[in-house]
Amino acid sequence: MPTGLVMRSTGSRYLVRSDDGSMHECVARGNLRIKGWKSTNPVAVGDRVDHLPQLSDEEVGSIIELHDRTNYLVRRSVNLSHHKHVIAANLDQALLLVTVARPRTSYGFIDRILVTAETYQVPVVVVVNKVDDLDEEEQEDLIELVDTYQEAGYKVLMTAALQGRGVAEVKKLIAGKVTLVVGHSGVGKSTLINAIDPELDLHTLEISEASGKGQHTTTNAEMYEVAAITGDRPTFIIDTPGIKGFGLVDLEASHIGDQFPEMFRLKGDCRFNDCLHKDEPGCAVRKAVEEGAVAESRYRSYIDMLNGVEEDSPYRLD
Ligand SMILES: Nc1nc2c(ncn2[C@@H]2O[C@H](COP(=O)(O)OP(=O)(O)OP(=O)(O)O)[C@@H](O)[C@H]2O)c(=O)[nH]1
Ligand SMILES: [Mg+2]
Ligand SMILES: [Zn+2]
Repeated sequence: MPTGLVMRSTGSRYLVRSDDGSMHECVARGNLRIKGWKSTNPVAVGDRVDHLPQLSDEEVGSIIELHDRTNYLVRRSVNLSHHKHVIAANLDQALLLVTVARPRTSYGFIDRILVTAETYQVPVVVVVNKVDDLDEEEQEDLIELVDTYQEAGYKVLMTAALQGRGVAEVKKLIAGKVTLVVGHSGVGKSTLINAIDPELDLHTLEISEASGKGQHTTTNAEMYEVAAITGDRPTFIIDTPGIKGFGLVDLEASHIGDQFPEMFRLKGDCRFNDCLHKDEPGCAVRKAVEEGAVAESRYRSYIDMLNGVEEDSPYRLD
């Protein structure tokens, strides 16, 4: 049975690149469900699969078996709130593309993705795009954003994908790896990928149509081999549709704090070893927040997650 790599997922159809290089439109075999796993999509981009070939244009192939995943990124799906949606599997890293303005990415959204990625062992680099187009106040916001995530322990890059600025550094970062690109609609994910490899010529929002709000120009997750980067190992990049809200899955209260690297480092200094950093006496994390060593926005995100506050809840203060 041929094995292959899932390059595109459109809900019910998958594009599989067989290991001999041939491409196959496939459906997933009906009983291909992982036990105890309520997922809207049994197969995700980046999955390795056994598949039956597509023998003609009139027929489709089928995915018979899913190989074990090294890791994956998952969120709660918007409509079926108990179902998980696997964004992609078998990743070396994710680029979390954010923007200070047009559109603005909230700290809460960033933190929910970072916490999920920590939980599922996907390393994340934060990329702040559209840094060419900021007024003075937005420049201040940019500095605060970059500081917040560098201090939390993340690598942060700044790009202006449309102008090609910062793209060389991104290319260095992704060479020979499988990289997922995620973020809100309209932050410039497809534009960045085009800047990395213009041959890919992905569909992006026409400037004349750009109103600041995301318009969901990209509609399916798709993996591309980046021919513009050569090396010992091939380079793959995964473009995804913009995410509006990122629902957390499977997080136990006692584990949430461990997914904030800067809080996890301080945990040993808390008086109680099961400290939730809420109102326990002798809490090193709260002390660090008061002293400005841990960002207040990060702590607030943590408390929101602990309390199960939804990102778009009307009760949020910001
Ligand atoms: N000023 C400026 N505009 C940019 C930059 N990068 C992208 N854009 C513009 O932002 C708009 C949205 O870019 P896309 O690449 O389509 O955004 P996307 O993240 O792929 O959006 P979805 O596919 O909807 O998720 C387009 O009009 C781009 O030209 C940038 O660095 N600076
Ligand atoms: Mg896009
Ligand atoms: Zn504590």
